[in-house]
Amino acid sequence: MSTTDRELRVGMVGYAFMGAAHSQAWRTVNRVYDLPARVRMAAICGRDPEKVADAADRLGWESHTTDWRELIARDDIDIVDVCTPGDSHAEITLAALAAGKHVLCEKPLANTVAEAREMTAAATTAQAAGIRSMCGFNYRRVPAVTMMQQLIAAGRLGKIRHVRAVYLQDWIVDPQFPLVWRLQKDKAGSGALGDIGAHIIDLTQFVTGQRIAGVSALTETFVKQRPLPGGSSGLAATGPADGATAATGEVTVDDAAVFVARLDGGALATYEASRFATGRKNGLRVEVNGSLGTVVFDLERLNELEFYDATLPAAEQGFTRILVTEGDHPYMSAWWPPGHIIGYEHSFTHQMRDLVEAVATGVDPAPSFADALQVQLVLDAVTRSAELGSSWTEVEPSLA
Ligand code: SOE
Repeated sequence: MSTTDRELRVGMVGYAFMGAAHSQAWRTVNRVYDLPARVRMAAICGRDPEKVADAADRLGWESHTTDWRELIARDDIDIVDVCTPGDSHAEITLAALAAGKHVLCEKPLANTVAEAREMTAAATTAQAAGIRSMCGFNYRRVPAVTMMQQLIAAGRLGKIRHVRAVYLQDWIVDPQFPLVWRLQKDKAGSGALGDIGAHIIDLTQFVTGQRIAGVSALTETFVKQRPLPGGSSGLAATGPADGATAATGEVTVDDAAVFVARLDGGALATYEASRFATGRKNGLRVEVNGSLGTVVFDLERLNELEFYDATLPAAEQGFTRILVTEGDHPYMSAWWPPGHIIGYEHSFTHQMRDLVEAVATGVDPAPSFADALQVQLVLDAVTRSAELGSSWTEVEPSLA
Protein backbone atom coordinates (compact mmCIF):
# COMPACT_ATOMS: atom_id res chain seq x y z
CA MET A 1 0.00 0.00 0.00
CA SER A 2 3.08 2.21 0.17
CA THR A 3 2.88 5.29 -2.02
CA THR A 4 6.65 5.63 -2.41
CA ASP A 5 9.13 4.27 -4.93
CA ARG A 6 11.88 3.99 -2.38
CA GLU A 7 12.87 0.39 -1.65
CA LEU A 8 14.52 -1.14 1.37
CA ARG A 9 15.91 -4.56 0.56
CA VAL A 10 16.05 -7.00 3.45
CA GLY A 11 18.33 -10.00 3.95
CA MET A 12 17.36 -12.26 6.84
CA VAL A 13 19.61 -14.80 8.55
CA GLY A 14 17.68 -17.67 10.20
CA TYR A 15 14.49 -19.45 9.24
CA ALA A 16 13.09 -21.12 12.35
CA PHE A 17 10.43 -19.73 14.72
CA MET A 18 11.68 -16.12 14.76
CA GLY A 19 12.55 -16.25 11.05
CA ALA A 20 8.96 -17.20 10.29
CA ALA A 21 7.57 -14.51 12.62
CA HIS A 22 9.77 -11.83 11.04
CA SER A 23 8.96 -13.01 7.49
CA GLN A 24 5.26 -12.71 8.17
CA ALA A 25 5.83 -9.15 9.37
CA TRP A 26 8.04 -8.16 6.41
CA ARG A 27 5.40 -9.58 4.04
CA THR A 28 2.60 -7.66 5.70
CA VAL A 29 4.00 -4.31 6.73
CA ASN A 30 3.52 -2.37 3.47
CA ARG A 31 0.09 -3.85 2.91
CA VAL A 32 -1.11 -2.42 6.19
CA TYR A 33 0.83 0.79 6.75
CA ASP A 34 1.58 3.62 4.34
CA LEU A 35 5.34 3.94 4.79
CA PRO A 36 8.09 6.07 3.28
CA ALA A 37 9.71 2.96 1.78
CA ARG A 38 8.66 -0.37 0.33
CA VAL A 39 10.23 -3.55 1.70
CA ARG A 40 11.68 -6.10 -0.67
CA MET A 41 12.33 -9.51 0.83
CA ALA A 42 15.55 -9.97 -1.12
CA ALA A 43 17.29 -12.94 0.50
CA ILE A 44 17.11 -15.46 3.30
CA CYS A 45 20.06 -17.37 4.71
CA GLY A 46 20.22 -20.65 6.64
CA ARG A 47 22.69 -23.47 7.16
CA ASP A 48 20.77 -26.31 5.53
CA PRO A 49 20.48 -25.93 1.71
CA GLU A 50 17.19 -27.80 1.39
CA LYS A 51 15.56 -26.20 4.39
CA VAL A 52 16.57 -22.68 3.38
CA ALA A 53 15.26 -23.23 -0.16
CA ASP A 54 11.99 -24.46 1.29
CA ALA A 55 11.86 -21.52 3.74
CA ALA A 56 12.44 -19.01 0.92
CA ASP A 57 9.53 -20.49 -0.98
CA ARG A 58 7.18 -20.82 2.00
CA LEU A 59 7.98 -17.49 3.64
CA GLY A 60 8.20 -15.38 0.49
CA TRP A 61 11.90 -14.55 -0.04
CA GLU A 62 13.26 -13.85 -3.53
CA SER A 63 16.53 -15.74 -3.12
CA HIS A 64 18.36 -17.92 -0.63
CA THR A 65 21.89 -18.80 0.42
CA THR A 66 23.69 -20.89 3.03
CA ASP A 67 26.43 -18.27 3.50
CA TRP A 68 25.58 -15.22 5.60
CA ARG A 69 28.82 -13.52 4.56
CA GLU A 70 27.67 -13.71 0.94
CA LEU A 71 24.33 -12.20 1.93
CA ILE A 72 26.04 -9.31 3.74
CA ALA A 73 28.41 -8.71 0.81
CA ARG A 74 25.52 -8.16 -1.62
CA ASP A 75 25.09 -4.57 -2.83
CA ASP A 76 21.36 -5.00 -3.11
CA ILE A 77 20.76 -5.57 0.63
CA ASP A 78 20.02 -2.56 2.87
CA ILE A 79 18.83 -4.19 6.12
CA VAL A 80 20.20 -7.36 7.71
CA ASP A 81 17.72 -9.10 10.02
CA VAL A 82 19.48 -11.44 12.47
CA CYS A 83 17.20 -14.27 13.66
CA THR A 84 19.81 -16.87 14.61
CA PRO A 85 20.60 -18.36 18.06
CA GLY A 86 22.52 -15.95 20.30
CA ASP A 87 25.97 -17.40 19.67
CA SER A 88 26.12 -15.84 16.19
CA HIS A 89 24.39 -12.49 16.86
CA ALA A 90 27.63 -10.60 17.50
CA GLU A 91 29.61 -11.95 14.54
CA ILE A 92 26.83 -11.42 11.98
CA THR A 93 25.79 -8.04 13.35
CA LEU A 94 29.35 -6.67 13.51
CA ALA A 95 30.01 -7.81 9.92
CA ALA A 96 26.73 -6.29 8.72
CA LEU A 97 27.41 -2.93 10.39
CA ALA A 98 30.94 -2.90 9.01
CA ALA A 99 29.46 -3.44 5.53
CA GLY A 100 27.19 -0.42 6.02
CA LYS A 101 23.93 -2.35 6.50
CA HIS A 102 21.15 -1.36 8.89
CA VAL A 103 20.61 -4.15 11.43
CA LEU A 104 17.66 -5.64 13.25
CA CYS A 105 18.96 -8.18 15.79
CA GLU A 106 16.72 -10.55 17.76
CA LYS A 107 16.78 -10.50 21.55
CA PRO A 108 18.71 -11.01 23.73
CA LEU A 109 21.24 -8.87 21.89
CA ALA A 110 24.13 -11.25 22.60
CA ASN A 111 25.27 -14.10 24.82
CA THR A 112 27.62 -11.98 26.93
CA VAL A 113 28.01 -8.40 28.12
CA ALA A 114 31.36 -8.17 26.30
CA GLU A 115 29.71 -9.01 22.97
CA ALA A 116 26.80 -6.66 23.63
CA ARG A 117 29.24 -3.85 24.42
CA GLU A 118 31.16 -4.44 21.20
CA MET A 119 27.91 -4.45 19.20
CA THR A 120 26.73 -1.26 20.88
CA ALA A 121 30.04 0.47 20.18
CA ALA A 122 29.88 -0.61 16.53
CA ALA A 123 26.28 0.59 16.26
CA THR A 124 27.27 3.96 17.70
CA THR A 125 30.10 4.31 15.16
CA ALA A 126 27.80 3.27 12.31
CA GLN A 127 25.17 5.75 13.48
CA ALA A 128 27.45 8.61 12.46
CA ALA A 129 27.26 7.29 8.89
CA GLY A 130 23.46 7.07 9.02
CA ILE A 131 23.34 3.32 9.72
CA ARG A 132 20.49 2.31 12.07
CA SER A 133 20.31 -0.56 14.56
CA MET A 134 17.47 -2.00 16.56
CA CYS A 135 17.01 -4.97 18.91
CA GLY A 136 13.90 -7.10 18.48
CA PHE A 137 12.06 -6.79 21.76
CA ASN A 138 8.74 -7.20 19.95
CA TYR A 139 6.44 -7.05 22.98
CA ARG A 140 7.05 -3.30 23.26
CA ARG A 141 4.89 -3.06 20.14
CA VAL A 142 1.82 -4.82 21.47
CA PRO A 143 -0.62 -1.85 21.42
CA ALA A 144 -1.66 -2.40 25.06
CA VAL A 145 2.01 -2.36 26.15
CA THR A 146 2.70 0.83 24.20
CA MET A 147 -0.39 2.34 25.77
CA MET A 148 0.80 1.25 29.23
CA GLN A 149 4.06 3.12 28.59
CA GLN A 150 2.15 6.20 27.42
CA LEU A 151 -0.11 6.23 30.49
CA ILE A 152 2.87 6.00 32.82
CA ALA A 153 4.85 8.65 30.89
CA ALA A 154 1.84 10.97 31.07
CA GLY A 155 1.92 10.67 34.87
CA ARG A 156 -1.40 8.83 35.16
CA LEU A 157 0.08 6.40 37.72
CA GLY A 158 1.90 9.06 39.74
CA LYS A 159 5.01 7.89 41.53
CA ILE A 160 5.82 4.27 40.64
CA ARG A 161 6.14 2.07 43.73
CA HIS A 162 5.96 -1.54 42.54
CA VAL A 163 6.61 -3.58 39.42
CA ARG A 164 5.56 -7.25 39.35
CA ALA A 165 6.60 -9.19 36.26
CA VAL A 166 6.38 -12.86 35.32
CA TYR A 167 7.06 -14.73 32.09
CA LEU A 168 6.06 -18.37 32.42
CA GLN A 169 6.25 -21.32 30.02
CA ASP A 170 6.13 -25.10 30.52
CA TRP A 171 7.56 -26.65 27.36
CA ILE A 172 10.44 -28.51 29.07
CA VAL A 173 8.63 -29.88 32.14
CA ASP A 174 8.98 -33.39 30.67
CA PRO A 175 12.52 -34.62 31.55
CA GLN A 176 12.53 -36.51 28.23
CA PHE A 177 12.30 -33.26 26.24
CA PRO A 178 15.58 -33.19 24.26
CA LEU A 179 18.61 -31.02 24.85
CA VAL A 180 17.80 -28.47 22.13
CA TRP A 181 19.96 -25.37 21.52
CA ARG A 182 17.92 -23.22 23.89
CA LEU A 183 19.18 -25.48 26.72
CA GLN A 184 22.87 -25.09 25.85
CA LYS A 185 24.81 -22.17 27.31
CA ASP A 186 27.33 -21.97 24.45
CA LYS A 187 24.46 -21.44 21.97
CA ALA A 188 21.84 -19.56 23.99
CA GLY A 189 23.91 -17.73 26.63
CA SER A 190 21.42 -18.57 29.37
CA GLY A 191 18.09 -20.37 29.74
CA ALA A 192 14.72 -19.03 30.81
CA LEU A 193 16.56 -15.95 32.05
CA GLY A 194 17.84 -14.71 28.67
CA ASP A 195 15.09 -16.17 26.50
CA ILE A 196 12.00 -14.94 28.32
CA GLY A 197 13.36 -13.05 31.36
CA ALA A 198 15.00 -10.63 28.90
CA HIS A 199 11.54 -9.72 27.59
CA ILE A 200 10.15 -8.71 30.99
CA ILE A 201 13.34 -6.87 31.89
CA ASP A 202 13.08 -4.82 28.70
CA LEU A 203 9.33 -4.39 28.93
CA THR A 204 9.36 -3.11 32.52
CA GLN A 205 12.28 -0.74 31.89
CA PHE A 206 10.43 0.50 28.80
CA VAL A 207 7.03 1.10 30.41
CA THR A 208 8.36 2.67 33.62
CA GLY A 209 11.22 4.62 32.05
CA GLN A 210 13.29 3.36 34.98
CA ARG A 211 16.43 1.26 34.92
CA ILE A 212 17.02 -1.83 37.05
CA ALA A 213 19.76 -0.62 39.39
CA GLY A 214 20.43 -3.75 41.45
CA VAL A 215 19.23 -7.35 41.90
CA SER A 216 19.23 -10.33 44.22
CA ALA A 217 18.55 -13.58 42.38
CA LEU A 218 17.99 -17.32 42.50
CA THR A 219 18.31 -19.59 39.48
CA GLU A 220 17.73 -23.33 39.17
CA THR A 221 18.21 -26.12 36.67
CA PHE A 222 15.63 -28.70 37.70
CA VAL A 223 16.48 -31.33 35.07
CA LYS A 224 20.24 -31.55 34.65
CA GLN A 225 20.55 -34.26 31.98
CA ARG A 226 18.39 -34.65 28.88
CA PRO A 227 18.30 -36.89 25.81
CA LEU A 228 20.39 -35.57 22.95
CA PRO A 229 18.21 -34.21 20.13
CA GLY A 230 18.01 -35.87 16.77
CA GLY A 231 17.83 -32.58 14.88
CA SER A 232 14.95 -30.55 16.18
CA SER A 233 14.72 -26.79 16.18
CA GLY A 234 14.40 -26.13 19.88
CA LEU A 235 10.77 -25.29 20.34
CA ALA A 236 7.86 -26.76 22.18
CA ALA A 237 6.02 -27.30 18.92
CA THR A 238 8.45 -30.10 18.07
CA GLY A 239 7.26 -32.10 21.12
CA PRO A 240 9.16 -34.08 23.74
CA ALA A 241 9.82 -37.16 21.66
CA ASP A 242 10.97 -35.28 18.59
CA GLY A 243 14.17 -36.84 17.35
CA ALA A 244 15.41 -37.66 20.86
CA THR A 245 18.15 -40.32 21.09
CA ALA A 246 19.16 -42.72 23.92
CA ALA A 247 22.31 -40.74 24.75
CA THR A 248 22.01 -37.84 27.19
CA GLY A 249 23.86 -34.57 27.70
CA GLU A 250 24.11 -31.89 30.38
CA VAL A 251 21.70 -28.96 30.53
CA THR A 252 24.02 -25.97 30.93
CA VAL A 253 21.45 -23.20 31.41
CA ASP A 254 18.87 -22.21 34.03
CA ASP A 255 15.36 -23.65 33.84
CA ALA A 256 14.04 -20.81 36.00
CA ALA A 257 15.24 -17.51 37.43
CA VAL A 258 13.60 -15.34 40.09
CA PHE A 259 14.89 -12.04 41.36
CA VAL A 260 14.01 -8.93 43.30
CA ALA A 261 15.22 -5.58 42.03
CA ARG A 262 15.40 -1.89 42.80
CA LEU A 263 14.63 0.50 39.94
CA ASP A 264 16.59 3.73 39.75
CA GLY A 265 13.40 5.78 40.19
CA GLY A 266 12.79 4.19 43.59
CA ALA A 267 10.37 1.37 42.73
CA LEU A 268 10.69 -2.16 44.13
CA ALA A 269 10.29 -4.95 41.58
CA THR A 270 9.96 -8.73 41.41
CA TYR A 271 10.66 -10.90 38.38
CA GLU A 272 10.06 -14.57 37.62
CA ALA A 273 11.05 -16.37 34.41
CA SER A 274 10.42 -20.10 34.20
CA ARG A 275 10.02 -22.92 31.70
CA PHE A 276 8.68 -25.14 34.48
CA ALA A 277 5.41 -23.35 35.23
CA THR A 278 3.17 -26.30 34.39
CA GLY A 279 0.11 -25.19 32.46
CA ARG A 280 1.55 -21.79 31.57
CA LYS A 281 2.27 -21.80 27.84
CA ASN A 282 3.40 -18.24 27.19
CA GLY A 283 2.23 -16.37 30.27
CA LEU A 284 3.70 -12.89 30.38
CA ARG A 285 2.11 -10.58 32.95
CA VAL A 286 3.27 -7.19 34.19
CA GLU A 287 1.63 -5.08 36.89
CA VAL A 288 2.75 -1.58 37.82
CA ASN A 289 1.45 0.14 40.95
CA GLY A 290 1.81 3.88 41.35
CA SER A 291 0.62 6.47 43.84
CA LEU A 292 -2.30 7.41 41.53
CA GLY A 293 -3.19 4.10 39.95
CA THR A 294 -2.28 0.68 38.60
CA VAL A 295 -1.96 -0.86 35.14
CA VAL A 296 -1.85 -4.55 34.33
CA PHE A 297 -0.91 -6.25 31.06
CA ASP A 298 -1.39 -9.96 30.40
CA LEU A 299 -0.14 -11.37 27.08
CA GLU A 300 -2.86 -14.05 27.08
CA ARG A 301 -5.34 -11.15 26.84
CA LEU A 302 -3.17 -8.92 24.73
CA ASN A 303 -5.96 -6.72 23.37
CA GLU A 304 -6.76 -5.51 26.88
CA LEU A 305 -5.23 -3.27 29.51
CA GLU A 306 -6.47 -3.16 33.08
CA PHE A 307 -6.39 0.30 34.59
CA TYR A 308 -7.22 1.38 38.14
CA ASP A 309 -7.52 5.15 38.43
CA ALA A 310 -7.22 6.16 42.08
CA THR A 311 -7.96 9.82 41.25
CA LEU A 312 -11.63 9.03 40.58
CA PRO A 313 -14.18 9.55 43.40
CA ALA A 314 -13.90 6.55 45.76
CA ALA A 315 -17.37 5.34 44.79
CA GLU A 316 -16.28 5.06 41.13
CA GLN A 317 -12.91 3.42 41.64
CA GLY A 318 -12.27 -0.08 40.37
CA PHE A 319 -10.29 -1.93 37.72
CA THR A 320 -11.40 -0.94 34.23
CA ARG A 321 -10.81 -3.31 31.32
CA ILE A 322 -9.81 -1.15 28.36
CA LEU A 323 -10.20 -2.90 25.01
CA VAL A 324 -7.19 -1.58 23.08
CA THR A 325 -8.73 -1.80 19.61
CA GLU A 326 -9.77 1.79 18.88
CA GLY A 327 -8.33 3.60 15.88
CA ASP A 328 -6.55 6.05 18.16
CA HIS A 329 -4.86 3.32 20.18
CA PRO A 330 -1.18 2.76 19.24
CA TYR A 331 -0.72 0.98 15.87
CA MET A 332 -4.44 0.14 15.57
CA SER A 333 -5.63 2.65 12.98
CA ALA A 334 -4.37 0.47 10.13
CA TRP A 335 -6.08 -2.74 11.26
CA TRP A 336 -9.76 -3.54 11.81
CA PRO A 337 -12.83 -1.65 13.05
CA PRO A 338 -13.00 -1.20 16.88
CA GLY A 339 -13.42 -4.46 18.79
CA HIS A 340 -11.76 -6.59 16.10
CA ILE A 341 -8.79 -8.01 17.90
CA ILE A 342 -5.20 -8.65 16.85
CA GLY A 343 -2.58 -11.24 17.94
CA TYR A 344 1.04 -12.16 18.66
CA GLU A 345 2.27 -11.72 15.08
CA HIS A 346 1.10 -8.12 14.89
CA SER A 347 3.78 -7.07 17.40
CA PHE A 348 6.36 -8.01 14.73
CA THR A 349 4.54 -6.10 11.99
CA HIS A 350 4.52 -3.04 14.25
CA GLN A 351 8.23 -3.54 14.91
CA MET A 352 8.97 -3.59 11.16
CA ARG A 353 6.76 -0.55 10.66
CA ASP A 354 8.80 1.46 13.17
CA LEU A 355 12.10 0.19 11.76
CA VAL A 356 11.21 0.98 8.14
CA GLU A 357 9.99 4.43 9.12
CA ALA A 358 13.16 5.13 11.12
CA VAL A 359 15.52 3.94 8.39
CA ALA A 360 13.64 5.76 5.63
CA THR A 361 13.40 9.03 7.53
CA GLY A 362 16.89 8.86 9.03
CA VAL A 363 16.16 8.56 12.74
CA ASP A 364 17.36 6.01 15.28
CA PRO A 365 14.80 3.34 16.13
CA ALA A 366 14.17 1.96 19.63
CA PRO A 367 15.04 -0.24 21.38
CA SER A 368 18.62 0.70 20.53
CA PHE A 369 21.57 -1.60 21.08
CA ALA A 370 22.35 0.51 24.16
CA ASP A 371 18.86 -0.34 25.52
CA ALA A 372 19.53 -4.01 24.77
CA LEU A 373 22.96 -3.79 26.44
CA GLN A 374 21.14 -2.49 29.52
CA VAL A 375 19.07 -5.69 29.50
CA GLN A 376 22.23 -7.76 29.02
CA LEU A 377 23.81 -6.07 32.06
CA VAL A 378 20.79 -7.11 34.14
CA LEU A 379 20.99 -10.71 32.84
CA ASP A 380 24.64 -10.78 33.83
CA ALA A 381 23.97 -9.29 37.27
CA VAL A 382 21.22 -11.87 37.89
CA THR A 383 23.57 -14.72 36.96
CA ARG A 384 26.36 -13.40 39.18
CA SER A 385 24.02 -12.76 42.08
CA ALA A 386 22.63 -16.31 41.88
CA GLU A 387 26.15 -17.76 41.76
CA LEU A 388 27.01 -15.85 44.93
CA GLY A 389 24.00 -17.12 46.90
CA SER A 390 21.64 -14.26 45.96
CA SER A 391 24.05 -11.56 47.02
CA TRP A 392 22.96 -7.99 46.18
CA THR A 393 24.47 -7.04 42.80
CA GLU A 394 24.45 -3.55 41.34
CA VAL A 395 23.72 -3.00 37.63
CA GLU A 396 25.67 -0.23 35.95
CA PRO A 397 24.03 2.06 33.38
CA SER A 398 24.93 1.03 29.81
CA LEU A 399 25.51 4.64 28.82
CA ALA A 400 27.67 5.52 31.83
C1 SOE B 1 10.73 -19.52 23.32
O1 SOE B 1 10.82 -19.73 24.64
C2 SOE B 1 10.20 -18.17 22.91
O2 SOE B 1 9.93 -18.38 21.59
C3 SOE B 1 11.16 -16.98 22.96
O3 SOE B 1 12.37 -17.23 22.34
C4 SOE B 1 10.49 -15.77 22.40
O4 SOE B 1 11.33 -14.66 22.48
C5 SOE B 1 9.18 -15.51 23.11
O5 SOE B 1 8.51 -14.47 22.48
C6 SOE B 1 8.31 -16.73 23.12
O6 SOE B 1 9.02 -17.83 23.60
